[in-house]
Amino acid sequence: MERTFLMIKPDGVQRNLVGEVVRRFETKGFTLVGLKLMKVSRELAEKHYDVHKERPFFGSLVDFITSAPVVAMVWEGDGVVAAARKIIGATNPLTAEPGTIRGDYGVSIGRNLIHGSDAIETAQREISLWFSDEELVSWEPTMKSWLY
Ligand code: FUP
Repeated sequence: MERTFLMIKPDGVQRNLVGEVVRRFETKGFTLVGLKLMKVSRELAEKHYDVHKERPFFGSLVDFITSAPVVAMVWEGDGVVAAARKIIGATNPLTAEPGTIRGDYGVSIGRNLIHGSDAIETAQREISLWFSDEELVSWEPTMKSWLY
């Protein structure tokens, strides 16, 4: 089953949006398979954002992600990678559609509340970077037939 990695960034945690974010993915019908609140090391943040290491915002992005706790999660479901990107909305909250998490709650690209993997291969890389196998729980919702 397809999985994606989500991270509620320090701004999302401090604005008390953890419950709201989890609610949106739960009520959609996806399955939570891993979740932890953590302070991120510089090493992990730099590895996570490795594709952006030459960009001018890389240093401030790593500073921000390591500044305060984040909530790391893994969600499972058919098409969850692309669906999560839609639920999250465009990178810049000012252009993100209303109804998306960034569109509803954000105003700044540097404080866009949440990260979501952009492709299935990226999700696999990010999940193994952030979680050990023992931290992920495979389970079958008994009411799954009500959703699909
Ligand atoms: P996304 O996949 O939507 O999270 O966006 P990107 O991978 O393009 O960017 C990763 C993070 O870098 C964004 F969440 C915020 C930050 N960023 C900036 O701060 N400034 C920019 O111009 C672009 C991205």
